[in-house]
Amino acid sequence: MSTLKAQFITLEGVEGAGKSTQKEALCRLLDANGITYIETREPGGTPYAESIRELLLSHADDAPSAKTELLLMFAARAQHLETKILPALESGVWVVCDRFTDATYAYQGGGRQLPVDWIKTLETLVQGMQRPDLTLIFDVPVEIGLARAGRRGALDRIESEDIAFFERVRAMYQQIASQNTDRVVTLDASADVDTVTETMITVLMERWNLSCHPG
Ligand code: T5A
Repeated sequence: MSTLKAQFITLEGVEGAGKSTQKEALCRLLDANGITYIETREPGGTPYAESIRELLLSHADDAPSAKTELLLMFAARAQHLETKILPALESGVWVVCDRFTDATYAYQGGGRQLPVDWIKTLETLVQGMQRPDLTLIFDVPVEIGLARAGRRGALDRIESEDIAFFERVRAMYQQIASQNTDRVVTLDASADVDTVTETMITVLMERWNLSCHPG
């Protein structure tokens, strides 16, 4: 059993980078080490925030403006953070979250080209000083990620953006990684699933001094 304080872990990357796939392996590692955790995602994670997710990702004739999209991301995040993430961390439960505020920097800041200062202001308003303890960025060339995502089924509203949008998203993730080296670890997600998993597990075992490999 780990004696670390409850960790807030986020997984990030362009579409189809393999976050959900690798999240399962990460959770197996936590299970193998007797660590109590919850799995969650953004936008969403609570019933109210999942309703906002539906608004954000569905195709609609009157799609939200970029500014509306940004505000809805943070509205969902405020609800998620206050009612689920913080209570878990405060009770000693780790949180594994598929996307968080780095996605807003990448998609609304990079992809939509909204001012980064707006995002910083909203981040402070909604989160105060709260930040993830560890962020894993799964980095993959955009064409590979989109091909994987496309094989999975119909694309949602944001997944339907053009290549240039996702190139800006990826570039912003790379910038975030270079500016937050204590918090962010970038993994090459273009390799096969097992190779990415093995690299990730090695990084995590070293970081948290874990002894039990999930096998
Ligand atoms: N968003 C989100 C914002 O714009 N701003 C924000 O602030 C936030 C929080 C929803 C959307 O919202 C946007 C970003 C997104 O567009 P989401 O629910 O995380 O975000 O949706 P996606 O990113 O679309 O999630 P995906 O499921 O597409 O990507 P994953 O989880 O990275 O990929 P995964 O694991 O499901 O894998 C996709 C396919 O690839 C295969 C898998 O088997 C699967 O079929 N695969 C691999 N194939 C070969 N090699 C590998 N290494 C593979 N890894 C996975």
